[in-house]
Amino acid sequence: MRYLLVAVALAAVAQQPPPKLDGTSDKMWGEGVKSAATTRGAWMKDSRFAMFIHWGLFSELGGAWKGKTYYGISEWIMRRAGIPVSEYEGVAAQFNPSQFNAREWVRAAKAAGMRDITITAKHHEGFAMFASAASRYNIVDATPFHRDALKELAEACKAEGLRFGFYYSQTQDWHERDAVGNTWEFKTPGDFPRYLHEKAIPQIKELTSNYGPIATIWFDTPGPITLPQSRDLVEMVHKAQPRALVNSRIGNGLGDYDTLGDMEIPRLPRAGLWESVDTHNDSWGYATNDTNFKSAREIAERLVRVVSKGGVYMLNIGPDGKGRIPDASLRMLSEVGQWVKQHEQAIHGSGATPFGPLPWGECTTRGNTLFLHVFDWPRGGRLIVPGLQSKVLRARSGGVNVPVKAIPGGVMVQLAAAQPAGLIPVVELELAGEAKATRDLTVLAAHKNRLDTGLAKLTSCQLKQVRWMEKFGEWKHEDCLSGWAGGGSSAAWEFKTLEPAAFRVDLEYTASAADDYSEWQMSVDGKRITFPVIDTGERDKRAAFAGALPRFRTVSVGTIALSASGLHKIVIGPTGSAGKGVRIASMTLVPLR
Ligand code: H79
Repeated sequence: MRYLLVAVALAAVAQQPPPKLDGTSDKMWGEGVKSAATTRGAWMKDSRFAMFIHWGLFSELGGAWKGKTYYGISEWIMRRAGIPVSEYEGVAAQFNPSQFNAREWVRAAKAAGMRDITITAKHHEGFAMFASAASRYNIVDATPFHRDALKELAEACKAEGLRFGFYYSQTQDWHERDAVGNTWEFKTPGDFPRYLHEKAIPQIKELTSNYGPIATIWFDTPGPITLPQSRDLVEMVHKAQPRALVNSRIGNGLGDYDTLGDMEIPRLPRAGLWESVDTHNDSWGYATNDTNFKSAREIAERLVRVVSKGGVYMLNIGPDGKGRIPDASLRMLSEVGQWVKQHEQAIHGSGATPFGPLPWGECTTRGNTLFLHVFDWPRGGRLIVPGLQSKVLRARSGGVNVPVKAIPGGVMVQLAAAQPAGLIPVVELELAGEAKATRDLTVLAAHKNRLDTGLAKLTSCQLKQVRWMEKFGEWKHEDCLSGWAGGGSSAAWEFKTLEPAAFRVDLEYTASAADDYSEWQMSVDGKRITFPVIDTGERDKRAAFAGALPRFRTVSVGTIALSASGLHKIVIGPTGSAGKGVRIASMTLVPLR
């Protein structure tokens, strides 16, 4: 597999078994912070929505080289097209972002309701987008632009009151023989410590010395960097900038907070300081061929999903080689921003949900107030908040008070029958004290109910995170039930209902040819349904580029009626020894109407 090329180069430096950079190894994104949460990161809680900017020579190429389009993440084009260093340097000679206006970028972030900007100071391509004495391969010395764009951006952030930080690729640098990653031109591994001492360390010193107070140095793909090397970089950043944070992708369990996998949004709440990083389309860098932009509503939903789990949502945009933010991104930022500004209290400085999964949306909190983000407006405006035990003093929707009453198992808010305007309606509940709620799984009759795999009780099977890419570098993540051991193995959900309900049960799964036509069973309160699981065309290797291609399919496995309110149990598993390789991403109860 092609990724082994990188891995081999990495291994030679670290003298360790080759780490796989295919999503199965910690070496790709770092293994998560092992150090205790720092007070340094306290401000992260006040700042839940941040802008990520990928900008570099790759922005000039926009995902194409010599007439060929490379679909997927555009900032990897040098590697994907195997461009020699000398030819890639030619891109610098043409790079002239004459439309770049730092104030406009910062205002676009601010208009979106974002509080921070993190920009690529040097991506894997090795080109410094700032003035650097450590390497002439930088925006001031090697381009006709001759301006330190990042200095302008730092100053604009300061003037507009936004925090500012740098992405720095510490391990991969495809311009340097001694760094990691460029295996198409430098066939033998170089002297990694020399690269660190001659380029990475001096440049990180420049970034932490010349741009005023910075919020973050955002590292990426630690690869073979050793613990002492990671530690030196962290200490260097903290010494120069005591308030600056380092993310977990410095590697080796270090850093001040966790960055989840690229484009990963967790399904369940998570403790500690962490962020999700996401992008507007399917690329980080500007790509002319990629117009698959998420809508403002989708972005707002993703923001709320992250904030309600306790994290920070950092959303990327990719300006082009002229320095222009794509129109689609500008429109999205302004639309999302109008919503964030109306609901500032529900986002910035807010806390995570006190509930288990809410079938209609998500919840964020501030003091004694709950913010209910209603993604799926209930029929007749009857919104049930399962598990809420606190007394509700007042419920408000769209600026007016609405009726609210306690019901067995929760609270019912009577909203207008029609969904109000706005990206996501937010209902506020003012409580008599701090929220008291159970995290019990409750299935509501009026909504789709996803039974999260992370909440299942497992017998002889496992919960495993599946990561894969459809286009190159565009990651997807699912926590899947897998590792079935045959007829005795099962996953079970216990849940409550508050009223009688009937559902279709949808199963989202992958199966290979070996699992084709395996027999499975689902029991609902002891009543058994059996069904065959069909091959989904699952592939563990693909020709186009490294990595597996899981093929998820959603099928209906039957209908169920839960006649009485109370406790119920759904159990799923294979009936015999066939189907051990099946992976289940979700079970969803869809109301029958
Ligand atoms: O900056 C963005 C990406 O360019 C960067 N992280 C975000 C924020 C990133 N660098 N590496 N990765 C993400 C992981 C990519 C790994 C892969 Fe591959 C690329 C897997 C398959 C293609 C490298 C090459 C590993 C195997 C082959």
